[in-house]
Amino acid sequence: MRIDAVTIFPEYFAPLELSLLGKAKERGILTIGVHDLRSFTTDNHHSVDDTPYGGGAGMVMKPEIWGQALDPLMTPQTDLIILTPAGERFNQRMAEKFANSQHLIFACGRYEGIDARVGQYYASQNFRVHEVSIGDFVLGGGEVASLVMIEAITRLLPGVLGNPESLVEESHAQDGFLEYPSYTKPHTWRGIEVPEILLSGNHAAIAAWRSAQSLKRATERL
Ligand code: 97T
Repeated sequence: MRIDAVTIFPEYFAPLELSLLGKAKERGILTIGVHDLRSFTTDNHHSVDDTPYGGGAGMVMKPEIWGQALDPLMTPQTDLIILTPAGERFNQRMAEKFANSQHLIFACGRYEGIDARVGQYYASQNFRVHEVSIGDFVLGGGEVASLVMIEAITRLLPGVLGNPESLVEESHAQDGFLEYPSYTKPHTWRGIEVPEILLSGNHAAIAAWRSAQSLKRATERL
């Protein structure tokens, strides 16, 4: 898989060199390119944004700069992901779909977002364009949202995770989440004991207890 990120803050993507993803890059499973949007400006002030048509607070990122940055990256294999609070909510199902892509581009907007014509244009050219949000809260920009998505997606790639067993177990659990409580040694810690059933060696009873616990947690959260 190839991943490109376009941003005015390339330093945000430094963590991609660490641990798991650093190893995936060394193994040739993953190629990552981080691109400074400002390097595509042509004016003396290197401006990437301007005031919104129709008025209102804040600034909007200029479409020409985004076009200059994205044109050389786009291929028929590309899924262009535009981070925006107004996008479709990211979830595990989406992570699984994107994990099957050859090429992801993360367009990280700051301020009040990117001129709406950027997504509209690439969609009109028959590229796959996805407007995505990671949740109902406001971030300073799309960089951290991109990092969240990149971690969720790349850990699904064959050879990235050390232990593919945990992926199998995850996909068994409903919606891909392990929601039951977990325990390790010691048997008693600060007077609190591990549930006796987990020491029984009865694997069917343990599985039943865990799914009851998951269900209990899920209903408590709703
Ligand atoms: O709040 C944002 C600002 C810019 C780009 C993305 C976001 C966001 O994404 N998910 C939640 C918020």
